[in-house]
Amino acid sequence: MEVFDQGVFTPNDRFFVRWHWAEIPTEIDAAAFRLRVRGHVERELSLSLDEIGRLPHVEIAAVNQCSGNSRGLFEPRVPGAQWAHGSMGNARWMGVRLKDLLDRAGVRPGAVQVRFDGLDAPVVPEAPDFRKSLNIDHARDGEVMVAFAMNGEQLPLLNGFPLRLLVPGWYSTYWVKMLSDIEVLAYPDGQFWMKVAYRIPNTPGGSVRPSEIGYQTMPISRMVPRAFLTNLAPNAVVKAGAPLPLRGIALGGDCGVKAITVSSDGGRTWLPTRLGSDEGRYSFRRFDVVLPAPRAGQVSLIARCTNAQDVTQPLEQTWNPNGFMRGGVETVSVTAA
Ligand SMILES: Nc1nc2c(c(=O)[nH]1)N[C@H]1C(S)=C(S)[C@@H](COP(=O)(O)O)O[C@H]1N2
Ligand SMILES: [Mo]
Repeated sequence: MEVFDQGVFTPNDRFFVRWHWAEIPTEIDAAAFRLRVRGHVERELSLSLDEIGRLPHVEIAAVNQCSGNSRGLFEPRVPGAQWAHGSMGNARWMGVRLKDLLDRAGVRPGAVQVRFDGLDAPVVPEAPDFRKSLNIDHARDGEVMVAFAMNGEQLPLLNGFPLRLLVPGWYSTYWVKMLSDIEVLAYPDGQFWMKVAYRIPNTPGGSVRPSEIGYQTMPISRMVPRAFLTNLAPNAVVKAGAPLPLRGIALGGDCGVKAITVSSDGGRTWLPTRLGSDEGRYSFRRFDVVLPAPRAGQVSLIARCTNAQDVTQPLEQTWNPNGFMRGGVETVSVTAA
Protein backbone atom coordinates (compact mmCIF):
# COMPACT_ATOMS: atom_id res chain seq x y z
CA MET A 1 0.00 0.00 0.00
CA GLU A 2 2.97 2.27 0.64
CA VAL A 3 3.98 1.86 -3.02
CA PHE A 4 0.43 2.25 -4.33
CA ASP A 5 0.09 5.38 -2.21
CA GLN A 6 2.92 7.08 -4.09
CA GLY A 7 1.45 7.18 -7.57
CA VAL A 8 -0.95 5.72 -10.08
CA PHE A 9 1.83 3.70 -11.79
CA THR A 10 3.75 0.95 -9.99
CA PRO A 11 7.54 1.21 -10.43
CA ASN A 12 9.10 -1.80 -12.18
CA ASP A 13 11.41 -2.53 -9.24
CA ARG A 14 8.44 -2.67 -6.84
CA PHE A 15 6.21 -4.74 -9.12
CA PHE A 16 5.08 -8.18 -7.95
CA VAL A 17 6.45 -11.27 -9.69
CA ARG A 18 4.79 -14.61 -10.11
CA TRP A 19 5.74 -17.73 -12.11
CA HIS A 20 4.19 -21.19 -11.79
CA TRP A 21 7.29 -23.22 -12.57
CA ALA A 22 10.84 -22.68 -11.39
CA GLU A 23 12.45 -23.47 -14.76
CA ILE A 24 12.84 -19.88 -15.99
CA PRO A 25 15.65 -18.69 -18.29
CA THR A 26 17.95 -16.29 -16.44
CA GLU A 27 19.35 -14.86 -19.66
CA ILE A 28 17.98 -14.47 -23.15
CA ASP A 29 19.91 -13.74 -26.35
CA ALA A 30 17.79 -10.93 -27.79
CA ALA A 31 19.42 -11.24 -31.25
CA ALA A 32 18.67 -14.96 -31.53
CA PHE A 33 15.18 -14.78 -29.98
CA ARG A 34 12.28 -15.62 -32.31
CA LEU A 35 8.52 -15.44 -31.77
CA ARG A 36 6.69 -18.16 -33.67
CA VAL A 37 3.16 -17.77 -35.03
CA ARG A 38 1.86 -21.10 -36.27
CA GLY A 39 -1.03 -23.58 -36.31
CA HIS A 40 -4.23 -22.85 -38.22
CA VAL A 41 -2.67 -20.05 -40.35
CA GLU A 42 -1.83 -19.42 -44.03
CA ARG A 43 1.90 -19.04 -43.34
CA GLU A 44 3.96 -19.74 -40.24
CA LEU A 45 6.05 -16.86 -38.96
CA SER A 46 9.30 -16.78 -37.03
CA LEU A 47 9.82 -13.13 -36.08
CA SER A 48 12.91 -11.46 -34.64
CA LEU A 49 12.58 -8.65 -32.11
CA ASP A 50 13.67 -6.20 -34.84
CA GLU A 51 10.88 -7.35 -37.14
CA ILE A 52 8.32 -7.06 -34.35
CA GLY A 53 9.63 -3.61 -33.46
CA ARG A 54 8.92 -2.41 -37.00
CA LEU A 55 5.16 -3.05 -36.65
CA PRO A 56 3.02 -0.09 -35.47
CA HIS A 57 3.51 0.54 -31.75
CA VAL A 58 0.65 0.90 -29.29
CA GLU A 59 0.74 1.99 -25.66
CA ILE A 60 -1.78 1.32 -22.94
CA ALA A 61 -1.97 1.80 -19.17
CA ALA A 62 -3.28 -1.39 -17.63
CA VAL A 63 -3.52 -3.14 -14.29
CA ASN A 64 -1.80 -6.51 -14.09
CA GLN A 65 -3.62 -8.39 -11.31
CA CYS A 66 -3.16 -12.03 -10.33
CA SER A 67 -6.41 -14.01 -10.20
CA GLY A 68 -5.45 -14.91 -6.63
CA ASN A 69 -4.71 -11.37 -5.46
CA SER A 70 -5.87 -11.06 -1.80
CA ARG A 71 -6.26 -14.85 -1.47
CA GLY A 72 -4.50 -14.82 1.90
CA LEU A 73 -7.44 -12.82 3.29
CA PHE A 74 -10.10 -15.38 2.35
CA GLU A 75 -12.24 -16.60 5.24
CA PRO A 76 -12.39 -19.51 5.60
CA ARG A 77 -8.79 -19.79 4.40
CA VAL A 78 -8.02 -21.48 1.10
CA PRO A 79 -4.81 -23.10 -0.19
CA GLY A 80 -2.54 -21.35 -2.71
CA ALA A 81 -0.11 -18.42 -2.62
CA GLN A 82 -1.15 -16.40 0.44
CA TRP A 83 -1.15 -12.97 -1.19
CA ALA A 84 -2.47 -9.90 0.57
CA HIS A 85 -3.33 -7.11 -1.92
CA GLY A 86 0.15 -6.84 -3.44
CA SER A 87 -0.16 -9.16 -6.44
CA MET A 88 -1.32 -6.32 -8.64
CA GLY A 89 0.36 -3.36 -10.27
CA ASN A 90 -0.32 -0.73 -12.90
CA ALA A 91 2.07 0.09 -15.75
CA ARG A 92 2.29 1.77 -19.14
CA TRP A 93 2.88 -1.06 -21.57
CA MET A 94 4.18 -0.61 -25.09
CA GLY A 95 4.13 -3.19 -27.82
CA VAL A 96 2.39 -4.29 -31.00
CA ARG A 97 -1.15 -5.46 -31.59
CA LEU A 98 -1.65 -9.21 -31.49
CA LYS A 99 -4.08 -8.66 -34.37
CA ASP A 100 -1.26 -7.34 -36.58
CA LEU A 101 0.82 -10.45 -35.93
CA LEU A 102 -2.13 -12.75 -36.62
CA ASP A 103 -3.00 -10.84 -39.81
CA ARG A 104 0.56 -11.28 -41.04
CA ALA A 105 0.29 -15.02 -40.52
CA GLY A 106 -3.23 -15.07 -42.02
CA VAL A 107 -5.73 -16.80 -39.73
CA ARG A 108 -7.51 -19.58 -41.64
CA PRO A 109 -11.32 -20.01 -41.56
CA GLY A 110 -12.36 -22.30 -38.73
CA ALA A 111 -9.93 -20.88 -36.17
CA VAL A 112 -11.45 -21.07 -32.67
CA GLN A 113 -8.78 -20.07 -30.15
CA VAL A 114 -5.20 -18.82 -29.97
CA ARG A 115 -2.81 -20.44 -27.48
CA PHE A 116 0.20 -18.71 -25.93
CA ASP A 117 3.35 -20.32 -24.56
CA GLY A 118 6.49 -18.85 -23.00
CA LEU A 119 10.09 -19.96 -22.47
CA ASP A 120 9.56 -21.23 -18.91
CA ALA A 121 9.13 -24.95 -18.37
CA PRO A 122 7.86 -27.34 -15.70
CA VAL A 123 10.41 -28.74 -13.27
CA VAL A 124 9.49 -32.33 -14.17
CA PRO A 125 8.50 -33.39 -17.69
CA GLU A 126 5.16 -34.92 -16.64
CA ALA A 127 3.90 -31.59 -15.27
CA PRO A 128 1.88 -29.37 -17.64
CA ASP A 129 3.75 -26.56 -19.39
CA PHE A 130 2.13 -23.19 -18.61
CA ARG A 131 -0.01 -22.16 -21.60
CA LYS A 132 -3.15 -20.03 -21.88
CA SER A 133 -5.67 -19.44 -24.67
CA LEU A 134 -8.04 -16.72 -25.80
CA ASN A 135 -11.00 -16.99 -28.17
CA ILE A 136 -10.09 -15.94 -31.70
CA ASP A 137 -12.34 -12.82 -31.71
CA HIS A 138 -10.83 -11.61 -28.46
CA ALA A 139 -7.31 -12.25 -29.78
CA ARG A 140 -8.13 -10.12 -32.83
CA ASP A 141 -9.92 -7.27 -31.04
CA GLY A 142 -7.01 -4.86 -31.64
CA GLU A 143 -6.57 -4.31 -27.90
CA VAL A 144 -4.77 -7.50 -26.88
CA MET A 145 -1.10 -6.82 -27.44
CA VAL A 146 2.38 -8.28 -27.36
CA ALA A 147 4.32 -5.92 -25.11
CA PHE A 148 8.05 -5.26 -25.06
CA ALA A 149 8.20 -2.28 -22.70
CA MET A 150 6.92 -1.53 -19.20
CA ASN A 151 6.86 2.01 -17.81
CA GLY A 152 9.19 3.21 -20.56
CA GLU A 153 11.87 0.56 -20.00
CA GLN A 154 12.42 -2.81 -21.64
CA LEU A 155 10.44 -5.54 -19.88
CA PRO A 156 12.33 -6.71 -16.79
CA LEU A 157 13.38 -10.37 -17.13
CA LEU A 158 11.10 -11.44 -14.27
CA ASN A 159 8.12 -9.66 -15.83
CA GLY A 160 8.60 -11.46 -19.13
CA PHE A 161 11.54 -10.17 -21.18
CA PRO A 162 11.61 -9.92 -24.13
CA LEU A 163 7.85 -10.15 -24.87
CA ARG A 164 4.67 -10.73 -22.93
CA LEU A 165 1.03 -10.96 -23.85
CA LEU A 166 -1.15 -8.19 -22.49
CA VAL A 167 -4.89 -8.74 -22.13
CA PRO A 168 -6.33 -5.45 -20.85
CA GLY A 169 -9.11 -5.86 -18.29
CA TRP A 170 -8.45 -9.60 -17.81
CA TYR A 171 -6.60 -11.28 -14.95
CA SER A 172 -2.92 -11.65 -15.63
CA THR A 173 -2.96 -15.43 -15.77
CA TYR A 174 -3.53 -14.72 -19.49
CA TRP A 175 -0.60 -12.29 -19.71
CA VAL A 176 1.89 -14.97 -20.78
CA LYS A 177 5.49 -13.90 -20.11
CA MET A 178 8.60 -14.64 -22.19
CA LEU A 179 6.09 -15.26 -24.96
CA SER A 180 7.75 -17.38 -27.67
CA ASP A 181 4.93 -19.30 -29.32
CA ILE A 182 1.51 -18.28 -30.64
CA GLU A 183 -0.57 -21.17 -31.93
CA VAL A 184 -3.88 -20.69 -33.73
CA LEU A 185 -6.19 -23.58 -32.86
CA ALA A 186 -9.10 -24.99 -34.89
CA TYR A 187 -10.49 -26.53 -31.66
CA PRO A 188 -11.01 -25.32 -28.06
CA ASP A 189 -7.90 -25.64 -25.89
CA GLY A 190 -8.47 -28.59 -23.56
CA GLN A 191 -5.16 -28.58 -21.70
CA PHE A 192 -4.67 -28.28 -17.94
CA TRP A 193 -4.32 -24.50 -17.60
CA MET A 194 -7.66 -23.86 -19.33
CA LYS A 195 -9.68 -26.96 -18.44
CA VAL A 196 -8.64 -27.63 -14.84
CA ALA A 197 -6.80 -24.62 -13.38
CA TYR A 198 -7.96 -21.02 -13.17
CA ARG A 199 -11.67 -21.74 -13.14
CA ILE A 200 -14.27 -19.88 -11.10
CA PRO A 201 -17.82 -20.81 -10.12
CA ASN A 202 -20.31 -19.80 -12.80
CA THR A 203 -22.18 -17.62 -10.27
CA PRO A 204 -22.49 -13.84 -9.70
CA GLY A 205 -19.05 -12.55 -8.68
CA GLY A 206 -17.68 -16.11 -8.92
CA SER A 207 -18.84 -16.49 -5.34
CA VAL A 208 -20.16 -19.59 -3.55
CA ARG A 209 -20.85 -20.58 0.06
CA PRO A 210 -17.97 -22.55 1.59
CA SER A 211 -20.13 -25.66 1.94
CA GLU A 212 -21.58 -25.43 -1.57
CA ILE A 213 -20.94 -28.21 -4.09
CA GLY A 214 -22.17 -29.19 -7.53
CA TYR A 215 -21.94 -25.77 -9.19
CA GLN A 216 -20.68 -25.22 -12.74
CA THR A 217 -17.29 -23.60 -13.32
CA MET A 218 -15.83 -21.55 -16.16
CA PRO A 219 -12.40 -20.08 -17.00
CA ILE A 220 -11.67 -16.88 -15.08
CA SER A 221 -11.70 -13.86 -17.41
CA ARG A 222 -12.63 -10.20 -16.77
CA MET A 223 -11.59 -8.36 -13.65
CA VAL A 224 -14.13 -6.81 -11.30
CA PRO A 225 -14.10 -3.34 -9.70
CA ARG A 226 -11.99 -2.90 -6.55
CA ALA A 227 -10.88 -0.03 -4.31
CA PHE A 228 -8.12 0.17 -1.69
CA LEU A 229 -7.26 2.79 0.90
CA THR A 230 -3.51 3.38 0.64
CA ASN A 231 -2.63 6.04 3.23
CA LEU A 232 -3.76 4.21 6.36
CA ALA A 233 -2.42 0.86 7.52
CA PRO A 234 -4.77 -1.50 9.38
CA ASN A 235 -4.84 -0.61 13.11
CA ALA A 236 -3.22 2.77 12.54
CA VAL A 237 -3.88 5.44 15.16
CA VAL A 238 -5.41 8.65 13.79
CA LYS A 239 -6.22 11.93 15.52
CA ALA A 240 -9.65 12.11 17.13
CA GLY A 241 -11.38 15.43 16.58
CA ALA A 242 -9.35 16.28 13.46
CA PRO A 243 -10.44 15.95 9.82
CA LEU A 244 -9.20 12.63 8.42
CA PRO A 245 -7.63 12.65 4.94
CA LEU A 246 -8.11 9.42 2.96
CA ARG A 247 -6.39 8.38 -0.27
CA GLY A 248 -6.47 5.27 -2.34
CA ILE A 249 -6.41 3.52 -5.68
CA ALA A 250 -9.14 1.74 -7.58
CA LEU A 251 -9.63 -0.25 -10.73
CA GLY A 252 -12.84 -0.58 -12.70
CA GLY A 253 -11.99 -4.12 -13.77
CA ASP A 254 -12.74 -4.53 -17.47
CA CYS A 255 -13.80 -0.88 -17.85
CA GLY A 256 -13.11 2.49 -16.24
CA VAL A 257 -13.79 3.76 -12.74
CA LYS A 258 -16.97 5.84 -12.51
CA ALA A 259 -17.02 6.75 -8.82
CA ILE A 260 -15.48 5.88 -5.48
CA THR A 261 -17.41 6.41 -2.28
CA VAL A 262 -16.17 5.94 1.28
CA SER A 263 -17.88 5.10 4.53
CA SER A 264 -16.69 5.50 8.11
CA ASP A 265 -19.75 3.92 9.71
CA GLY A 266 -19.62 0.39 8.36
CA GLY A 267 -21.52 1.19 5.17
CA ARG A 268 -24.56 3.04 6.54
CA THR A 269 -23.63 6.36 4.94
CA TRP A 270 -21.33 7.09 2.01
CA LEU A 271 -19.34 10.15 0.98
CA PRO A 272 -18.22 10.92 -2.57
CA THR A 273 -14.48 11.24 -3.30
CA ARG A 274 -12.48 13.21 -5.85
CA LEU A 275 -10.98 11.12 -8.66
CA GLY A 276 -7.38 11.54 -9.80
CA SER A 277 -6.13 11.75 -13.39
CA ASP A 278 -7.73 9.42 -15.92
CA GLU A 279 -4.98 7.28 -17.46
CA GLY A 280 -7.40 5.12 -19.43
CA ARG A 281 -10.05 2.61 -18.57
CA TYR A 282 -7.72 -0.26 -17.67
CA SER A 283 -5.49 1.81 -15.38
CA PHE A 284 -5.57 2.38 -11.64
CA ARG A 285 -7.40 5.59 -10.73
CA ARG A 286 -6.54 7.50 -7.60
CA PHE A 287 -9.10 9.06 -5.28
CA ASP A 288 -9.04 11.25 -2.19
CA VAL A 289 -11.38 12.84 0.31
CA VAL A 290 -11.19 14.46 3.74
CA LEU A 291 -13.58 12.88 6.26
CA PRO A 292 -15.24 14.88 9.03
CA ALA A 293 -13.31 14.56 12.30
CA PRO A 294 -13.89 11.15 13.90
CA ARG A 295 -14.72 10.82 17.61
CA ALA A 296 -12.34 8.84 19.81
CA GLY A 297 -12.69 5.07 19.35
CA GLN A 298 -12.63 2.43 16.63
CA VAL A 299 -13.34 3.65 13.10
CA SER A 300 -13.88 1.19 10.26
CA LEU A 301 -13.21 2.70 6.88
CA ILE A 302 -14.50 1.31 3.59
CA ALA A 303 -13.84 2.44 0.01
CA ARG A 304 -16.20 1.23 -2.69
CA CYS A 305 -15.80 1.35 -6.47
CA THR A 306 -18.53 1.70 -9.08
CA ASN A 307 -17.26 1.08 -12.60
CA ALA A 308 -18.29 2.61 -15.92
CA GLN A 309 -20.75 -0.25 -16.47
CA ASP A 310 -22.42 0.62 -13.15
CA VAL A 311 -21.15 -2.48 -11.40
CA THR A 312 -20.61 -1.67 -7.71
CA GLN A 313 -18.55 -3.75 -5.30
CA PRO A 314 -20.70 -5.94 -3.02
CA LEU A 315 -20.60 -5.13 0.70
CA GLU A 316 -20.36 -8.80 1.54
CA GLN A 317 -17.03 -10.40 0.66
CA THR A 318 -16.92 -12.92 -2.20
CA TRP A 319 -15.54 -16.44 -1.67
CA ASN A 320 -14.60 -19.51 -3.69
CA PRO A 321 -12.33 -22.48 -2.92
CA ASN A 322 -9.51 -21.33 -5.23
CA GLY A 323 -9.28 -17.86 -3.72
CA PHE A 324 -9.88 -16.13 -7.07
CA MET A 325 -11.47 -12.85 -8.09
CA ARG A 326 -11.99 -11.26 -4.67
CA GLY A 327 -14.43 -8.44 -5.29
CA GLY A 328 -16.16 -7.31 -2.11
CA VAL A 329 -15.25 -4.08 -0.35
CA GLU A 330 -12.15 -4.00 1.87
CA THR A 331 -12.38 -2.59 5.39
CA VAL A 332 -9.53 -0.85 7.20
CA SER A 333 -10.04 -0.47 10.95
CA VAL A 334 -8.19 2.33 12.70
CA THR A 335 -8.31 3.88 16.16
CA ALA A 336 -9.05 7.56 16.64
CA ALA A 337 -7.35 8.83 19.78
N1 LIG B 1 5.29 -17.73 -19.05
C1 LIG B 1 4.53 -17.50 -17.97
N2 LIG B 1 3.73 -16.41 -17.97
C2 LIG B 1 2.96 -16.13 -16.91
C3 LIG B 1 2.93 -16.98 -15.78
C4 LIG B 1 3.78 -18.14 -15.80
O1 LIG B 1 3.83 -18.94 -14.87
N3 LIG B 1 4.56 -18.35 -16.92
N4 LIG B 1 2.11 -16.68 -14.71
C5 LIG B 1 0.98 -15.78 -14.97
C6 LIG B 1 0.38 -15.30 -13.73
S1 LIG B 1 -0.61 -16.40 -12.91
C7 LIG B 1 0.57 -14.02 -13.26
S2 LIG B 1 -0.20 -13.50 -11.84
C8 LIG B 1 1.40 -13.06 -14.01
C9 LIG B 1 2.36 -12.31 -13.12
O2 LIG B 1 2.99 -11.29 -13.85
P1 LIG B 1 4.23 -10.52 -13.26
O3 LIG B 1 5.20 -11.54 -12.73
O4 LIG B 1 4.79 -9.71 -14.37
O5 LIG B 1 3.71 -9.63 -12.16
O6 LIG B 1 2.14 -13.69 -15.06
C10 LIG B 1 1.39 -14.59 -15.83
N5 LIG B 1 2.18 -15.00 -16.95
MO1 LIG C 1 -1.62 -15.37 -11.12
